[in-house]
Amino acid sequence: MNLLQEDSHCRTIIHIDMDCFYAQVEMIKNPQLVNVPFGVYQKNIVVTSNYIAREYGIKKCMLISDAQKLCSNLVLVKGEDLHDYRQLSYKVTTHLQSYSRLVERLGLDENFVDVTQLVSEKLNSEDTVLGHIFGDNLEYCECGCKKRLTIGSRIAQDIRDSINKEFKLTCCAGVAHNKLMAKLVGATHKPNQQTIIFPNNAMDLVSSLNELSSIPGIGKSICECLGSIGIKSIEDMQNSTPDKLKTLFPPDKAKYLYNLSYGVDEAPVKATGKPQVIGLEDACRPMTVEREIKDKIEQLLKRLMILLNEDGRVPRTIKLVVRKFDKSSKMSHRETKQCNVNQSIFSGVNGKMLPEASEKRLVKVIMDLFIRIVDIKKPYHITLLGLSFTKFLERATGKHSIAAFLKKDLEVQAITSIENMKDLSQSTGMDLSNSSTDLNTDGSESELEPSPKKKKLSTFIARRYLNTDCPSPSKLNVAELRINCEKISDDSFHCPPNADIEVFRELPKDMQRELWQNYVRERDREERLQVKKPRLNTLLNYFVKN
Ligand code: TTP
Ligand code: MG
Repeated sequence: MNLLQEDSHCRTIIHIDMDCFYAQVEMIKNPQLVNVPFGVYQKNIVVTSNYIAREYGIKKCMLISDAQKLCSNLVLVKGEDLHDYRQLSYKVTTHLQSYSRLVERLGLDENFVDVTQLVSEKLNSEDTVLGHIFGDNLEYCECGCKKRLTIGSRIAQDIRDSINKEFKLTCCAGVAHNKLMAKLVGATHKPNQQTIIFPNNAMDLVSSLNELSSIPGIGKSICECLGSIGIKSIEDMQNSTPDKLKTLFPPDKAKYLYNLSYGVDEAPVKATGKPQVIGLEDACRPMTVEREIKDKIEQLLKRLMILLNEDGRVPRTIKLVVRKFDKSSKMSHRETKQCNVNQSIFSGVNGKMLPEASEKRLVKVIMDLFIRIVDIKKPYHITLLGLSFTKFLERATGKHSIAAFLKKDLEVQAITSIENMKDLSQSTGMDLSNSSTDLNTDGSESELEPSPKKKKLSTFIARRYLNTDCPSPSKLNVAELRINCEKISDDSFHCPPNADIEVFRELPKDMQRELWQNYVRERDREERLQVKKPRLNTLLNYFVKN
């Protein structure tokens, strides 16, 4: 097998790793820390330290006692509340998304950015490398990767400058043709520096690592497995064969791991958006009465609202986690239940706070979930409660914008129109449309998506007026669209299929017409195209293009 032939150089990937991330955040919060050696600790561990402290030999994840032996005047800052780190982390990722749609988060302080597209747009720009160059093999490949990566190094510099300007944070960057190389090479010059590697030096970089576990993607358990067949070093792995690894791993994984040892990594940069869940949980001494539970839920909800407010989206679902302690078996057991929440609850959010009435409604929703998990007529011992929001909608900006109005209204309809217990939902703000979860006695959850019809229409409107991101496009084909098509008036336009007729009726006439005309044009175009090449059509695709 010729591995290097499989190693495509067409991509340009930048890996960004923030310098001593938690420490930098603490220094922003308290500038007096800038010139002293200090460490950020959790429990009895120094999880990171600033670079002044590192000069004393302090390493990440050292015991506090050991760190103090190395530096007696080490200042210690507690870093158990991740809130500020998380907040800045997402801001950085969002910032990076202005360079490429393909940004993949890795923990709180690392991101891969695939800038291949941006590089292709800058091929005529200046091409001298910025930053360090790894390796001394000067036999460059002919495919054009030298130029592309060089331009990548200039983009990396630009990214780092802009992060510094915007957030007062420094970081390191690695520039390479794959994720593995970008991550590894970025760590060769720290802090606040950047390094590029051309593919001809990839093997040297891998071989410079001390051990197998230094290859990202090869963790402790994989190392143990490999050790069982005598593979203990990177060299052993290179001298092995994918077939040998197949005795331990599925074929794809075997090949992937084997390739890593040669610096080959075809894994794509996967765009990661905002988190799918915003939640928190608190372990506590056993709670045995409803009042305690309610107090705890109110506390959690207040904290959760702060996180939600920072995120900026509106959730559609709330989930409760309960850990019950069974005194007789001395065992704990976690159970979760979730339900949709009426969007109107969040409409009057003022800063981080829910209006009092909305908070009461939401607490009632959560307590109802609790009662579905715990039989409160019998004694119980609750040792942990958790709350989380999921299934988000982007919040419409501009209070009085048409989009704000439409988007909110559309989504409320999307939720309420699928429920069959409207009265209850109105009184509690709770949508029981996923009441199927009630049936799950094992605490498992069933993920309910809203009707895709309504999502399409709101997405279109959001796109048109807000330029917000769209969820993934539907897979409906032309035939399906046709069948669902419904006439709504005597005008010459109709409600496009896959759009909610009720919502469509509420739209201004010009928007209705535009929606219909777009659909017809796309349908006709698709029909023409289909003669040549069958292809999935999506209403969304069309709207996005227009
Ligand atoms: P790292 O990027 O590994 O470390 P760092 O950013 O502090 O330092 P460097 O300049 O070497 O990149 O981890 C990011 C943050 O994650 C770090 O600031 C603290 C936290 N962290 C933990 O909570 N536990 C850990 O075991 C490690 C390694 C880091
Ligand atoms: Mg870091």
